[in-house]
Amino acid sequence: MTGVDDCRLIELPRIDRPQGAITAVEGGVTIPFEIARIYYIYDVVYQANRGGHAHKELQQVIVAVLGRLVVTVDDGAQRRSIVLDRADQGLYVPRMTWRELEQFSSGAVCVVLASLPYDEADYIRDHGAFLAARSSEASASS
Ligand code: T46
Repeated sequence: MTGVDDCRLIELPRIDRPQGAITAVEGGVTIPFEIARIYYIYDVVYQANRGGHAHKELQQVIVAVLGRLVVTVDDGAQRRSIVLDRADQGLYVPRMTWRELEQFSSGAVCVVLASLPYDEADYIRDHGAFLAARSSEASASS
């Protein structure tokens, strides 16, 4: 089963022109899965946190296209915090990883590329239930 060590920063192509920069990504090429959904988080209230859940199957790449935020990932055994502050870098978050998004800078915009359509049944929103699910998957695979 994947853990926080599988959360990695992906360098996204950045094409600079005299007028400014552009970044394009493709599912299954730059992004390690086919992209089924894109959503963005913005107008985040001062000191508000987002996330605080895991996904049973969903994989995602999180990009701070504007501003800065901190993503903390947790696999039940280890936690890691990663600063996102570049539009040409994305954080890959595999399935069954708890994530918290915090310390958003004012005006930050975060784009998320997701491997599946929205499905509330895919969320684990209770940390204790997340730990139990991880442990039951680990026992089933050993
Ligand atoms: C994640 C982090 C990074 C939808 O109706 N469709 C969607 O595609 C999404 C993402 C959300 N929603 C609804 C569900 C809730 O009623 O929007 C509301 C807020 O969602 P949530 O509380 O899950 O928002 P965040 O920012 O805590 O989490 C989101 C994603 O849900 C989650 O997958 O990893 O961003």
